[in-house]
Amino acid sequence: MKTVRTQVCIIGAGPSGLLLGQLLHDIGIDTIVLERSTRAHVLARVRAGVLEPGTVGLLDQVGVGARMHTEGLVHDGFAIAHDGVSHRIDLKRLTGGKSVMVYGQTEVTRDLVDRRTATGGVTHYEAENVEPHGFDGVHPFVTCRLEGEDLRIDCEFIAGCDGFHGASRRAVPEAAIRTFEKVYPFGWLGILADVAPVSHELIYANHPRGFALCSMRSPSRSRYYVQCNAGDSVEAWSDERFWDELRRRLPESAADAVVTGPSFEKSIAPLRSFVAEPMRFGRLFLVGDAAHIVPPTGAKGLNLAASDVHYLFEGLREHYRDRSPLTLDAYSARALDRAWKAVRFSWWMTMMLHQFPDRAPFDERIHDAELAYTLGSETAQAALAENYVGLPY
Ligand code: RFL
Ligand code: PHB
Repeated sequence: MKTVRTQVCIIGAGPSGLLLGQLLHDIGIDTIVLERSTRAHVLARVRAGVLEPGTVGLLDQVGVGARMHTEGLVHDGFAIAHDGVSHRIDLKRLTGGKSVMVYGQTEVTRDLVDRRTATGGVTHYEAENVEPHGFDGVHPFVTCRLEGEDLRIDCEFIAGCDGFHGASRRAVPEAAIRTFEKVYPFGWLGILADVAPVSHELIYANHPRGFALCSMRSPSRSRYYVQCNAGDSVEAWSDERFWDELRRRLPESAADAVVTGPSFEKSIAPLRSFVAEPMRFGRLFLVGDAAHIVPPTGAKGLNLAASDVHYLFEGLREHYRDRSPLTLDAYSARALDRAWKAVRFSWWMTMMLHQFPDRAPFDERIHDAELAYTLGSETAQAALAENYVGLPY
């Protein structure tokens, strides 16, 4: 078996693996990234759209901010639509000057892939059977199959950045890990279409027919979602049915302004909350979706991946530069503290804005009161805004 060496072996070339790889590369720490899919597949995935200022700062730090600052859209607020009325949440005013950046995860990934290539970082795509080993001891290693050959990577640390379905979390003995999960009884059907967005800010709509979200990727590309049944198939949703359903769930003035057109991407995402504890097992660290999943309602998944990366990077930097284990030892606790707060916020947004089948009459009234309180109280909106732009690292 061919054997190579690196300092940190990173499993997964999603945003967390690529961002961690670049931060480490920039301070002279050697990494190898192993990715199961093809580069084309990684670059084609359509997912998140909203970046917190903290995520923007990290992307700036690794030198990939230029295109984001040119093409990304700075949003100072968004709307919650309820009972035919749109209520603006003024992020900037409520948070003392903070905004979010609307810039697609697809673009973030492309910028990070290009940067890694330009700076000579090693990424192996189509790596099969990736498996971390020996992370309980001081000589961890990762094995995989690459271009028909077995490869062993000896390293000092393993970063499991391989998403919810990855190999890293599965490699941990069951007795060492505790998981928490909540599955919501619906999904989000999302489309992309090259039509002008209905509004220059996002609209989160609560409606008796179900939740809807109007988002965007650019002034000429819209990203729309509607709550759908958990078992729905994409084939059951023609473009016409999608546009009709979206318009029905928006206030009249917005519905009238929706520009329709052919969709070029359509997919259904299930909604779940999931947390694995702890996020460190000896020399293996879980990062991003490998450790936790949130429903997309709060726009937190990618941003949580970025804050995990920040904590792990600080720990590894201190380990290598100062020979101090303290920050690395604090990784799991720091990352979980922030993750649980985002899990709570995403759960709360999801509960407040969606229709639940078979909700008890009492719970219906609580749902109505939650919305009425949030939309009527400056204090409640300040808490919403604080969480939406992202809690401090
Ligand atoms: P990823 O992006 O899943 O990347 C993991 C990578 O690991 C690879 N992999 C493996 N590689 C080697 N060996 C294996 N055995 C492997 N198994 C998997 C995968 O191919 C992949 O390349 O995880 P990462 O990097 O932690 O990033 C997490 C984010 O992608 C995710 O949290 C967000 O997309 C969530 N999300 C949103 N987050 C936000 O912050 N703001 C949003 O507005 C937002 N909107 C969304 C979202 C997610 C959505 N979906 C589809 C789940 C909207 C949607 C619809
Ligand atoms: C998106 O643009 O894809 C998006 C925006 C906000 C969310 C979720 C997804 O809360």
